[in-house]
Amino acid sequence: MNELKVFTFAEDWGLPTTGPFALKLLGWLNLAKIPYHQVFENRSGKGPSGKSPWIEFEGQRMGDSQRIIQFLGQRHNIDLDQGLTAEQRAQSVLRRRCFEEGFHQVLEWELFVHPAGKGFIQKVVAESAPPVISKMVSFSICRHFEKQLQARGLGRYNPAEVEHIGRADLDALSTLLTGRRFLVDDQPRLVDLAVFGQVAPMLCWPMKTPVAEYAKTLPRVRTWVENMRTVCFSESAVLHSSDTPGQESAAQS
Ligand SMILES: N[C@@H](CCC(=O)N[C@@H](CS)C(=O)NCC(=O)O)C(=O)O
Repeated sequence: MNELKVFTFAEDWGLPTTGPFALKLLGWLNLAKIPYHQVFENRSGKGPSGKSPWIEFEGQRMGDSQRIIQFLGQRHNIDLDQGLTAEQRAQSVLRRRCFEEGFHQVLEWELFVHPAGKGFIQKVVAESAPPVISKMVSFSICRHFEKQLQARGLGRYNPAEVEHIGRADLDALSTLLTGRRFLVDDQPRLVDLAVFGQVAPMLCWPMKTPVAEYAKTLPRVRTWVENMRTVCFSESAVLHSSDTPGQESAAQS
C-alpha cells in the first residue's frame, strides 16, 4: 500500500524508459534516493491525466512529472535545487520550459511524423498488437500526435524548418555546456534532469531522424548525457524494481 509505483513507457534504446518526462522523474527519484517500483505501461491514456508518467501512492494516483516531484519533494523534504541562487533558479525555469514545451514538440515530430520515427512506432505496435489491427493502431497513434502538433504549433512548419528549430535549441544547449559538467552547477539539478529527459532519447535512439542525427554530432551534449546517465542511472544510483504488465501497445492516449 505504501509502495511508490511509477508508471512509465517501456525501456528501450539503453534507457530505463523511452518517455522524456518519465526519464526526468526516474532520475529525480534516483538522486533523491526514494525507492520505487517501475511499472511499464505504454498506454498513456490509462494515467489520471491521460499522459505518461504517473504514480500510484497510498491509494492515490497522480500525473505530471513536475507535480509529482513537488509532491514527493515536500513529503521527503528534498529540494534538488537547494543552494542555487535566485538567478540560477530563474535560468533553470526558463531552460526547463524551453526543452519541455518547445524541444519536446521536435522530439514528437521526429517520432510520429518523420517516416523513420513512424517506422519505429509501427514496429513497436506490431510486436504487441494483433497483425490485423497493428497498422491501423500505429496509424491512429501517429495521427493523434500529428493533430496535437498542429494545435501546439510545430506541426505547421515544414520539415526543414522543424530541423532548424531543433538544431537551434541543441546549439544553445551545447553553448551553455561549454566548460561545465552540468547546466547550472557542478552537480545535476532539476533542470539537468528535465533537459536530459528530452534530449537523451534522441541521442540514444537508432532511427535516423535529422535532429537526432545532429544531436549525436555535438560532443558537449553527448558528454553531458553520459555524465547524467552515470550519476542518475548507474546501478548504484537506482533503488527500484520493475515489472512489465500492460506492454500491449505503443504510446497512445
Ligand atoms: N507535463 C507532463 C507532460 C507529460 C507528457 O506530455 N507525456 C507524453 C509522453 S512523453 C504523453 O503521455 N503524451 C500522450 C498524449 O499527449 O496523448 C509531465 O510533466 O509529465
